[in-house]
Amino acid sequence: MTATTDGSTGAPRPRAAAASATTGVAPGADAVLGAARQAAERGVGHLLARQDAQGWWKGDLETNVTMDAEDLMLRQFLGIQDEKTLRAAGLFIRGEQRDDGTWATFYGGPGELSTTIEAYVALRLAGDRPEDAHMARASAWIRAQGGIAAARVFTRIWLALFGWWKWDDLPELPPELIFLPKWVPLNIYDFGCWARQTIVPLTVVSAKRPVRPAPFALDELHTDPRRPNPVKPLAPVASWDGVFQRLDKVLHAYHKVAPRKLRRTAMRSAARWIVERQENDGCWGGIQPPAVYSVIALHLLGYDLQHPVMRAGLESLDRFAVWREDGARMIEACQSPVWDTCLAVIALADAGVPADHPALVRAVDWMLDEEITRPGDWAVRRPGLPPGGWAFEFHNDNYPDIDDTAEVILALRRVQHPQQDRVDAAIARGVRWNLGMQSKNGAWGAFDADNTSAFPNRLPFCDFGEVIDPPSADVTAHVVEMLAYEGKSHDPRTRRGIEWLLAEQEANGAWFGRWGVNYVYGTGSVVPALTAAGIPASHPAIRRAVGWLESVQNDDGGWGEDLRSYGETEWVGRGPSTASQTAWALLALLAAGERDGKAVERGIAWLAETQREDGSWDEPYFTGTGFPRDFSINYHLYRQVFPLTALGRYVHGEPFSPNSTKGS
Ligand code: R04
Repeated sequence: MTATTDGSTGAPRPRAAAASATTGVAPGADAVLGAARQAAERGVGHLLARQDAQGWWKGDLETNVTMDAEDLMLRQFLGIQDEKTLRAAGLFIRGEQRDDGTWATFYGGPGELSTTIEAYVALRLAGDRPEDAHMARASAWIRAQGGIAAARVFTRIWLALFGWWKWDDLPELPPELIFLPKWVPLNIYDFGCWARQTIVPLTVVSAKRPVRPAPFALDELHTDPRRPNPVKPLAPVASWDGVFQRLDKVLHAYHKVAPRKLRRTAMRSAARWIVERQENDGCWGGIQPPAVYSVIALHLLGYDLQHPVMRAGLESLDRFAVWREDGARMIEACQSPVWDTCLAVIALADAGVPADHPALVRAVDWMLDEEITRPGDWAVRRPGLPPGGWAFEFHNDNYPDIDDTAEVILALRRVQHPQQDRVDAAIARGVRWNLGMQSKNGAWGAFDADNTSAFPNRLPFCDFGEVIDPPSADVTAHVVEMLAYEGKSHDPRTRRGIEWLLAEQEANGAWFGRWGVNYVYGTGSVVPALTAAGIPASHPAIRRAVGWLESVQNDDGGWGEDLRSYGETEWVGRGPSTASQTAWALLALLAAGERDGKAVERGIAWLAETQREDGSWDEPYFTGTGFPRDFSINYHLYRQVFPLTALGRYVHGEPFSPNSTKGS
C-alpha cells in the first residue's frame, strides 16, 4: 500500500491556510482533464476484470476480529473445532494486533476493550500462552481498562457460555418478549431488523444459561480475580437509565419464577420464528452475528448438529470465510454483491462504458434475478404493500433494503437491456416498494418504515451498536435521487423527502452519514440528490454544502474523515485523504456546478495521482459504517467504484443534467 502522509492515530493536523505546499505550477485544467480520462480508462479496465462470470461484483467486506473470535468460540462451544481453522484464524487475528497489544475496530483506530478481550480469548483457544509477549501485552492493557467486567454485553455473554462470567451478572432479556404484540413498546418489531435477528436467539440462549467447560481459566483478564463481578451502583430512579436498570432487576427476579409452560411456549415460538427466517442458503439475514446466535439457540433447543437446519446453518457460516494467500482466514460480517454490483454498474456507465456493453447487460440479468418478490419482516409495518425490492447480500429475502433498491434502480436505468419490458416492470415494483416504505416524517430508513422507538436503546442489554433503524439523510438522498431520475421530482412524496433533507442539514452545511463515514458521505449523497430533483446549484443549502466541503479539503487535494468524527467534533470532515471520500466530496461539488473550480481540479488530480499502475486505489482506512462509533466497515470495492464515478462525471458530465444525452 502507498504510504500515507499523515499519522493515523494522532490529533487532526492543522490545515495550512494557503494552497498546496508542493512546488511548481498547478497542473491546469487541460492537464487534469487528460489525467482524469486516463485514470478513468484504467479504472474501467480494472473493474471490468473483477466481474464474476455470473454478472456480479463483490469486494471483501472487512470489519474487525470479533467476527473471527466469535466464530472460534462458536466452534469451541459446539465441539466442532478443527486444527486447520484454528491455525488460519489465529494467523489472521495475530496479524491484526497492534504494537501496544490491542485490537481496534478500524484501521488506525484506538484499542477497543471488548474486541481485545475476544481476540485474546480466541488466540488462547488457538494455543497462544498467557506468558507469550503479545498475549501479556494484551492482558495488561485489558486489566488497565477495567477487565472483563467493563466489556460490552455480547462479550460477557460469550464468556458466560464457558463459565468465565456469571449469567446472573448479565442484563436479562426474556424469551417471552416474542409474545409482545406489535403495538406494545419493546416488541421485537420495534428493534432494527439486525438487532431483532440477534436478540430473538439471544433471549433463548440467556434463558437457557448454558455453561460448557472452559479449556483454561481467564484470571488474567480480571482487575481482581477474587471479585470478578463488581456490583455497579444504580442510576437515580428518576432517570431513564435508573428506570431500565430497575426493570432489569424485575426481569432477573422473573427469571427465577417464570412459569415453566409459558417459558416453554415462548422458546418454541422463538425457535419457529428463527427457523422461518432461515434463508435458502442456510444463513440468517446474510449477516454473520445473527447466524451464529441462531445456530447456538437452535442447538440449545435440541436441534442436533446433523439436523438439516443446523447443517445448512453451519455451512452458511463457512461461506463468510475469506482465505488469504498468506494462509490467514478472515470472517466477513456480511457480503455485499448486490450493493457492489449496482455501484459498479453506475461507475462504469459514468465512466463512459456503452450502455449495451455485455458486462453491463450481464450485471442487469443478475440483478433482475436478485429481485425479492415476497413479503418479509418489513410487511409488519406496511401490511398492504406489494413486494419488489433488493437486499444487499446474495441471500436475504426477508430483509430487502431501501438503499439497495434505490441504487439498483439507478443502475438498471443506465443499461440498455434486450428485454426492456422486464427491466421496466422490475423497476416499477421497486419504485412502488420504496415509496411504500417512506416513514411518517417523509424520509427513509434502511430496512423498515417508522422504526424510531426510543425504548430499545435504553435497555441495559443493548449497550452495543445501533438497535433501531430511523430514517437517515444518506438513504433518503438515494431514494430522492432515484425518484428524480424516474421523473417523480414533483411527486408530493418526493417533495416531503426533499423538505426533510433540507431541514436535516447541519449548521456547518454538511449532512450526517449514517451508513458511510461520515459528513463527507452524507453530503456526497444529499447534494447530487437535491440537484437531480431540481434544487438549483445557487440554492443556499447547496452553497453552504459547497462551502463546507471546500473548507475541509486536505492540502494534498483529497478529502478524508476519520471514524472518530462520530463522537469527537474535531474529527468532523478531517482525516487523511482516501479515494472513496475524495470521490464523495467530488460528486457533491460536481452536482453543485463546481466542475471548473479549483477544489474539483485538485480533487481530481489527487485521484489521478494516487491511482495504482493496475487501475485500482489503495484504501486501508475504513470509510463504511455499520453502526456509528461501534461497528465500522472497509468495503474493498469502495476505493474503485466511487473514484470511477467521480472521474467519469468530471469527464462526461452529470447523468441527470437535463442537457446530458444520457439518462433522458
Ligand atoms: C451501505 C448501505 C447499505 N445498507 C447497509 C448495509 C450494510 C451491510 O453490512 C452489514 C450490515 C449489518 N447489519 N447488521 C450488522 C451488520 C454488519 C454488516 C450487524 C453487525 C454486528 C452485529 C449485529 C449485526 F457488515 Br453484533 C444490518 C443500508
